[in-house]
Amino acid sequence: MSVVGVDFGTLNTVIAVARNRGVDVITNEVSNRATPTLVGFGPKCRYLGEAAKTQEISNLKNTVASLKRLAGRSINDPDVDVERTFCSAPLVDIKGQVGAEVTYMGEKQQFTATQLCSMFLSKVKATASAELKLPVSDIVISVPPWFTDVQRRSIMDAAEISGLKLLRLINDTTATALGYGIPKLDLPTAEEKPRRVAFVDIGHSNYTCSIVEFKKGELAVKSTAYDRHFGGRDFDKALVAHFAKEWKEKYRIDIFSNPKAIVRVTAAAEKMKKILSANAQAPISIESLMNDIDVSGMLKRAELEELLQPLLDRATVPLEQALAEGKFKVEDIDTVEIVGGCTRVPSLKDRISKFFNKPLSATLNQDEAVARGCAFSCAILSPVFRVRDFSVHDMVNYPIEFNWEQSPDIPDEDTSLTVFNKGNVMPSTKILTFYRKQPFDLEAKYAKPDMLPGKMNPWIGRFSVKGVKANGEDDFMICKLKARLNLHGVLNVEQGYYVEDVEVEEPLPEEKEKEGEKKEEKKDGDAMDTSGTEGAAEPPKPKTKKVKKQIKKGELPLSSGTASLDQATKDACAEKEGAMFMEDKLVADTEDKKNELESYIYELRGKIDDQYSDFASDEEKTKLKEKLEQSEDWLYDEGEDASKNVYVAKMDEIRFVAGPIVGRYQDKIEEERQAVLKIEEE
Ligand code: ATP
Ligand code: K
Ligand code: MG
Repeated sequence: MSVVGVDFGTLNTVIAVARNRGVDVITNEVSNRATPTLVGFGPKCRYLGEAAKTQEISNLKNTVASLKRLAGRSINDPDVDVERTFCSAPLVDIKGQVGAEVTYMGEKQQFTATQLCSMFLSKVKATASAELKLPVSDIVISVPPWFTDVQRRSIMDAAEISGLKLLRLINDTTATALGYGIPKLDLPTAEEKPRRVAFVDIGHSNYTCSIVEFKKGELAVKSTAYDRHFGGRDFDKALVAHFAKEWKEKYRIDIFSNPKAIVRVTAAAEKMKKILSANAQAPISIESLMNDIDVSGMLKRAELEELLQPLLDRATVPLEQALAEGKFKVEDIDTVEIVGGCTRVPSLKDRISKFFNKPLSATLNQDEAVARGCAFSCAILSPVFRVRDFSVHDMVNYPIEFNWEQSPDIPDEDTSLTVFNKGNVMPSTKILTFYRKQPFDLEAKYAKPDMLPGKMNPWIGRFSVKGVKANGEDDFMICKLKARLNLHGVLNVEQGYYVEDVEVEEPLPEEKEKEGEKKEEKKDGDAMDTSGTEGAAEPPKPKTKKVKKQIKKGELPLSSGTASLDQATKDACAEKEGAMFMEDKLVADTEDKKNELESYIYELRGKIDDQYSDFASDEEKTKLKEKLEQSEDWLYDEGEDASKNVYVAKMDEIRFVAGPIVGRYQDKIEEERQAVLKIEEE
């Protein structure tokens, strides 16, 4: 079984795997350690990852970018308007979720962001599986910490649709922190002061700072702040705007009127930006950008910084927020670790370093830290892998409240309660208690919609509690509901049951055990269940005491509605994804067979008058040459677009003619080899 971690980036996706020797980042089909996060559609198949990038310029309308930034959003979200400027395919509403409309297999088709993510994850799965030579299932995927319930569920659904078993959806910076902590052998012990590290991740679209405390075998995220519209792509955009203006005057062209030109200039600007990270100035030039005009320009690093001023002015805001939120001062931070491609920009590094008043540490691989952390997380959670245990305490980013209808029997009952607060430990379980005589519903939602990342519906889920009835002679049933903010950061009501108050004789617990219990409780959030063993003190004489206890009497069936797709929809999507995947594979296999046939023809043509010359009669040679010519003519004419089986059959036809000749040649070679072996033996 495989252990895979995926940094699902806006621009690039990095895949890491855990093996016996440790965690490695793997390469894709063209030997790159990062795969473009793109999905494209063609007349016969999809283009996923590298293939989508290769086709991008000629297939703009059918290439979808910003996959994870679209997941779980609705079309009228202002964040989708931002993504529209970075994604060349048209975005549409599909039953409440944003998606893309593309031409695929010659037809206009629509796919939701969840489906688009699942297409890309299928490719990730195939890449990992090809490298590991194993089927891939268990996986950990990273998301920005600011992802809400609906965004997380979209990625979870996407993983399931691609046949992956998602062991954890982990926050980017938490993954980085885990990858940092696990190999460190010098972390403080439980009694010592924790090591406090600020992780700063600036990627293509997003800027996050998390402050994390480390002790031997554990990490705790203390605060997380972000600017979700700050990243390399905003830098590129500033450069594009600059040259658009310059070239408008210089060449009288408006690149913004030409989508292809925008994409080409953006690619050139990104390249220029990277050069400027290491050099004082850089050139830009594009041949025949539009109207047959070649364009060129030059920029100094200082000029770039001027262009970036509005962004750079915001560069320390997430750092300030992260400190403030955790009630830390700059001096409280022991180390600052930077990751993400955009932290290579010198002016950004300077500002971060000045802010923390210390040199930046780069013990982590900037591009691979998140993926490596995800693979570590997967290894910890996977049953087949043994890793030193390392507990991860993440935190709740948005407060969550439950609402319910007032019970007709309890007139002054509250109808709302904030159950998870910002800063609480995550994952976490809380027990809610209700006194009821009838079945009832409750609803969970984000308590502060203003805090959410965009115009998002604060609704999380509706939960119906069944099987509730008056207890005995018209008494309330004491209903307990287990609400859990789980490993993925999504909320579920996992279990319902009812209890009865009883008085029991209990042996006095020993002091030590009591402490142990308390700790356990704290680890998993503060349970609200206040019942339990806290009875009044009894005289010390007897070894037992009378305590009021709540005894579980039975289960309460639950039904829930959340933002996750229902099982039937997921199954249908999975079936469709499987069919599209097989179709892609068939197209790729067919292309392989065609290439094989072509190179076989060239190979034989080259060898027939050379190596094979002594092993064929003139008649055989003529016959083979005729066959080769015939086949080649066919290949460039009606055989241009044949099916896989037809190419295989053609290959067999040629083999039938060439076979005896090649056979004789090989026999001769073998004879010679044996002769050499014999000499060596003697
Ligand atoms: P996100 O985390 O926002 O979802 P991502 O994980 O895909 O995106 P990264 O791979 O961390 O992003 O970073 C990509 C960004 O870093 C791109 O904008 C890229 O241009 C930029 N980048 C990479 N190398 C350099 C460099 N040498 N100088 C400046 N910028 C760079
Ligand atoms: K990345
Ligand atoms: Mg990233």
